[in-house]
Amino acid sequence: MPTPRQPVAATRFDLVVAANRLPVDAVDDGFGGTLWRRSPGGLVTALEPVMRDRDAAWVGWAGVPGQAPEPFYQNRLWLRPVSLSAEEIEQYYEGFSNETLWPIYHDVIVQASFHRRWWNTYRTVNRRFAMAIVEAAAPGATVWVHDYQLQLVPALVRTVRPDVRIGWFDHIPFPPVELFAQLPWRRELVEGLLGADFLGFQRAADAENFLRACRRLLALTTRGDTVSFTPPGIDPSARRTVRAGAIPISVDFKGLDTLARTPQVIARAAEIRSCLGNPKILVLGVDRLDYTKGFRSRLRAYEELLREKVISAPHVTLMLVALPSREHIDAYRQLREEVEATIGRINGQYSAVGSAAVYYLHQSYPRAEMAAMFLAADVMLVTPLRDGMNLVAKEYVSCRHDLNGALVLSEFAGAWHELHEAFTCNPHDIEGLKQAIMGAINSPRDERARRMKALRKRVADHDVQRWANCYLESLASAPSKPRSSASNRRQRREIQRARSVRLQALDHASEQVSY
Ligand code: GDG
Repeated sequence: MPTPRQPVAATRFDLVVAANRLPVDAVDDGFGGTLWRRSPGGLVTALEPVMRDRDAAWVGWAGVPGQAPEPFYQNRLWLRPVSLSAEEIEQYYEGFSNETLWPIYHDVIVQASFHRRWWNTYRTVNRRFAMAIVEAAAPGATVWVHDYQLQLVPALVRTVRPDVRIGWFDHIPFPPVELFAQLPWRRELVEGLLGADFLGFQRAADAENFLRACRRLLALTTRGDTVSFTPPGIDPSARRTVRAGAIPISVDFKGLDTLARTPQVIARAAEIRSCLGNPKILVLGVDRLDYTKGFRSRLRAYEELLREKVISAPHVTLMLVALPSREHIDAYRQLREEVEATIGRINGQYSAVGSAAVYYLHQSYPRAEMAAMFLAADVMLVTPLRDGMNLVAKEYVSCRHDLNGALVLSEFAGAWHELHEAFTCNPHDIEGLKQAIMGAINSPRDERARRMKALRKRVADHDVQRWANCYLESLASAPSKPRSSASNRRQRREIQRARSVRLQALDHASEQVSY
């Protein structure tokens, strides 16, 4: 019977999720040891319900450099840490993922850097993730790989384990081929993804961009939402078909709605407004401090509205929550300096004693505090220049059970394709952005309620559980080379038998580990 200390090779699962990060953060236990606390990210909320009822493992980096800790259980989930050295973090994560891929995949808002040693490290780390998955996956398992950091993993896993079903989900945009083609390693990246059976994207346009890249860069044939492909050096009869489709991610609507209805959150929302001097209109922004999120345009539009005396503090107040992000990267350091200098200038000119024009918060908050901020804000600004989805827009809507709140949403956020009743803006068009902000500020209460009701219905109907279920259904039914049904049946029986034994072991082990 497996225990938490057994080597991972002895333990196999029928659902394996792989993401750059494990869904836990290491915290000091006060006695020189480590405790694992669930991280607040949306992905774990999305996957928990589908993983809880299955025999599931999660492969990812534990967030600290050096030798990875031993695999361990948490809440019936087998967590398999992958080691990353300090140099690998610099080259695979900060370098290739965030200074090469991230800018290319976000319209080259800042210039991308290309370094062969970053690419080599990206390959090495992707191989390490692939091996960890291969070891954890039971015969015929489902493997779900996440995001741009792990694009080579599908093909690497497929080579060793043709028996498993592999999906990949892209949380960020997939760029137009004209931008993607800049990557010296574009072919390898596409071939890496083509190891999957199903590739999920936030928008239909992202899936189309991927299929176009297959046609233009690899001369492959696409039909509808599928592409046919023979892996290099493999018998042509092993031709596979890969499907690419849009499955837009969402949020835990019920959880947020319930949280925002608690007396504590309602009271805290009132308290926030009171601390800010009870402004007539509270405008809010909540983002990672990232150049894709449109801080510069937002502040420019806001400063112009103040200068032109269309708005004035303290009647209208802006609260800007900027979650610290990727602070080792130059472009992020520069952005922070610029944002802070701009806010300083705005406050110097337009604040009064006891009331700031802009309240700037560069820190992370607990979920309940975020819900209170959402509930306190009359207008929510979500103005990215490019964003795969933007969960903040959906979180705001989920918290506004009072139907009183207006969402200003960039047409360059994936969420815009679903949230049609928001006040639309093009963040590159400062005049247009000012009009959208004023449209939201001046909107009559009944119009706000009508829009918010429709937005809430959309998010409630397409919540994160539905996203995860839809993804897994699409993966299960994706076309690929059919396996013999007899071998499938044999594998399923084997998995079922092993599963009941392991579930008992899991319960036992979870009780032993305290977090
Ligand atoms: C990538 C894609 C896609 C923010 N401040 C605090 C805090 N947050 C939380 C928000 C939200 C999350 O962080 C940010 O999610 P986003 O979707 O806005 O953005 P990315 O981090 O860029 O995520 C994006 C997403 O993946 C999912 O597929 O939507 O397009 O870029 O949940 O609430 N959370 C806490 N304190 C904060 O101060 N606890």
